Amino acid sequence: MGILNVTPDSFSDGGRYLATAAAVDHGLRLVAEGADLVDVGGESTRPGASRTAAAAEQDRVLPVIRELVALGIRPTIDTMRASTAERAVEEGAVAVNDVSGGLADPKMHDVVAAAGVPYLLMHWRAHAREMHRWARYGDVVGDVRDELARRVDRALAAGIHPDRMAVDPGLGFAKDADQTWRLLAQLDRLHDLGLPVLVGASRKRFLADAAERPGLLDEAGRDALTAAVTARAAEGGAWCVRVHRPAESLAAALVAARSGAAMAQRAEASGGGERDRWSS
Ligand code: PMM
Repeated sequence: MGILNVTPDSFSDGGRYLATAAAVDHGLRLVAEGADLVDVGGESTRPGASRTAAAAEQDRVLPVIRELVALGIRPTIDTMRASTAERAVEEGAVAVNDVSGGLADPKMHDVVAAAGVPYLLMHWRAHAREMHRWARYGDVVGDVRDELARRVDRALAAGIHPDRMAVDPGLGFAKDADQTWRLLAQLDRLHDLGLPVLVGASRKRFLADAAERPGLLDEAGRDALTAAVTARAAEGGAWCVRVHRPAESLAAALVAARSGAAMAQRAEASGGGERDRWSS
C-alpha cells in the first residue's frame, strides 16, 4: 500500500501533494513502484496534529480518488470520518482505512457495513493531540490485541463481513518507541485475531532508535529502515505494509518470501527424512 497524503502538514510528506495533479502523479508513481493500493488521506494524524474540518478533508481527497479511479488505480481512503468514507467509496475507493478503528466516529462501522467494502481497523486510543498521554500498557502486545478484538467484535456486530476486515497494531499511535518495537517483535501474536495484519512503520519516529548513524535519519535513511521493517513484518506474517516508497519495501518482502520458501523446503526435507526413518 503506497501512501498518498493530500495534506499540508503530514510529518514526512506534508504539502508535497496538495494540488490534485501532483497527488495523482504521485499515485501513478506509487503504482509503478509496485503498490497494489494507494492510500489517500486528507487529515494528518502526526503526533500533536489538530483535527481537519470535514469539508476541507473531502475537498482534498475526493478529486484525487476520482482521478485515480479513472486511471484504473485502486485507492483506499484513510479517514476517521464516516461522511468522508461514504463519499470516497461513492467515488470508487476500494476500502476504508480507519486509524481510529471506529472510535472517532460512531457512525463509521455502519457506513462501512452498508458500503460493503473492506475495512482496515487500526489500534487507537486518542486523537493525535493527546495520544502521547495514553501510551500506558501492562503487556503492550496483549493489550493491543485485546483492544483490537473488542473493536473487531463491534465492527462485526455492525455487519462488516469478517472476510472484509484487516487489523493494524497502529505503530507509534499512543505507543512510545520501545512499545512499538515490542509490537513489531511479536507481530505473530496478533494472528490470534484470525484476520490479516497491516503494518504502518514508514518513516516513523521510532525508527530513529535503530538508526545509530546520522545518515539513516534523513528521508532516504528512513526509507531504508522502513524496508528493513517490511522484511521483519513479512517474516511476522503481515499481509500488507503501508509505505511511502513501495519499491524498496517490495524488494524486502520478495526477499523475505523467497528465503521463507527456502526455509520451508529445508524443514520439509529434514522432516521428510525423519518420516522416512520412521516408516522404514
Ligand atoms: N499511519 C499514519 C496514517 N495512517 N493507517 C494505518 N492503517 N496504519 C498506520 O500506521 C497509519 C495509517 C500516519 O502516518 P503518515 O503520515 O505516514 O500517513
